[in-house]
Amino acid sequence: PADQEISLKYGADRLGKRHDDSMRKFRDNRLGAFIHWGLYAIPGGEWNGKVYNGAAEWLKSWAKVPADEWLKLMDQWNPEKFNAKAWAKMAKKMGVKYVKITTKHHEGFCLWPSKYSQYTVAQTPYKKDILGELIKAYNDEGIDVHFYFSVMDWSHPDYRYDIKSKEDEAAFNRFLEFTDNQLKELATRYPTVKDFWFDGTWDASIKKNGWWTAHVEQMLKDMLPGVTINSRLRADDYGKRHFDSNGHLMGDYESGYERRLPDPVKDVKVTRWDWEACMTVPENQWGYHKDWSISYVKTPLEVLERIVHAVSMGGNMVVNFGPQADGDFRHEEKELADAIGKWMQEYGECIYGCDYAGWDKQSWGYYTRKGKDVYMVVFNPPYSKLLVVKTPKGTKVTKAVLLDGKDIGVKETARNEYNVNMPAKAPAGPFVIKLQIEEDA
Ligand code: JFZ
Repeated sequence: PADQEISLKYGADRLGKRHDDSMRKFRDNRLGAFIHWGLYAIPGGEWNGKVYNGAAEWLKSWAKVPADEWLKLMDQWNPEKFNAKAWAKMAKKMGVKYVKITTKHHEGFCLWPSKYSQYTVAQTPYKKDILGELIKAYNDEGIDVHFYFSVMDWSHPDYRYDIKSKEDEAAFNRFLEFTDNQLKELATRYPTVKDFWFDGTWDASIKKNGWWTAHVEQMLKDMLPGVTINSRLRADDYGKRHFDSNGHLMGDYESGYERRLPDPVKDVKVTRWDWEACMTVPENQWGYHKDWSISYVKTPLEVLERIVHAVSMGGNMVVNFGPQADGDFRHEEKELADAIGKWMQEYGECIYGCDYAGWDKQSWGYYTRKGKDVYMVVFNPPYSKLLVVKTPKGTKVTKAVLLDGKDIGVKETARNEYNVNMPAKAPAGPFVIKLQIEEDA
């Protein structure tokens, strides 16, 4: 109850989901791509002849490379094959409705010509504004662009992991002002950006400055009406992150599901708020790593199942790509994008604009729902060729059809229980059945 809550200056600004058009668009998009592109693509996980198995975008840290040495990679930044229009076509073909781009990762290198830093694309042989080219190309294809932004910046002398002295405090205050300037610059230069996804906000220095995280959210919302912000930015008065000290979500959507997903039976509480998960294709590589044999690489069907799993619980899924230093994508990523795109072309109706259905999960797969349509996304067809459906009280299934309209037959077996037939000719991969339902008023 509200009277037992502690009062917070920098806690949640709102209770419950946002229902405005921008948030609805964010939610309806459902499928996105992540792009991790920076200087780390050049060494691709290898430093001085040694290949590091950790995440390639963290190589500077694994190999203990000093910032000035790392930033010399800028002299080699010249992605000759980079073609923003081709990237946008690839995303379109994959069926993603939005792309999240690393404007600046932990290393500090900016994909836009920031006037507040010397470590940007403008100071490389390539010179051109990569971010500007991308946002234009994606928008021209009708794809929303979201900005990933790491607050932690290994290139900046004023960054602090913690505040332990007056000097730290002064330096970190300068750093926060620098960060504000960069964010205002991004919002001003690229006003069609739809979302900021903050990262690198876990250090004590930031947790001690919860006021600043609340201020940044407000500043961006004032500058860009409708903009959405992830929960990872925020820390409250007590340094509590994502959810404030009263348990209320801060920011517009929860962003903690990273390379993992909520349990479809035990964790249905996530359906109470908006959330977005993101995933890597290898075990844990976001930036380009030259050797994908060092860890397990998910198959397109495994990626697809995670997309459906997220949507079935009212979440979005963002699939990561780590482009090469030359501006092209590795063949595995091209093949993955193609495979997902083919499936979305045929079955995307059960993804876009869909939400949690509220029905008990069955072992054959996942439900999603759009208005009065309930979709069964079948990943594990049973030998019985009968798909068990259990409906909530007051809900009847009247018909089961394939997306081409073909009636496949459904039989009531008990109160609120049905058997839906497998299609006579079983599809070779995951497929979708649409249920027509009647609900008591
Ligand atoms: C961060 C980055 O360090 C990483 O390089 C990548 O950009 C990823 C998308 O974000 O890594 C994290 C951040 C948060 C969690 C896990 C990895 N988390 O909350 O579990």
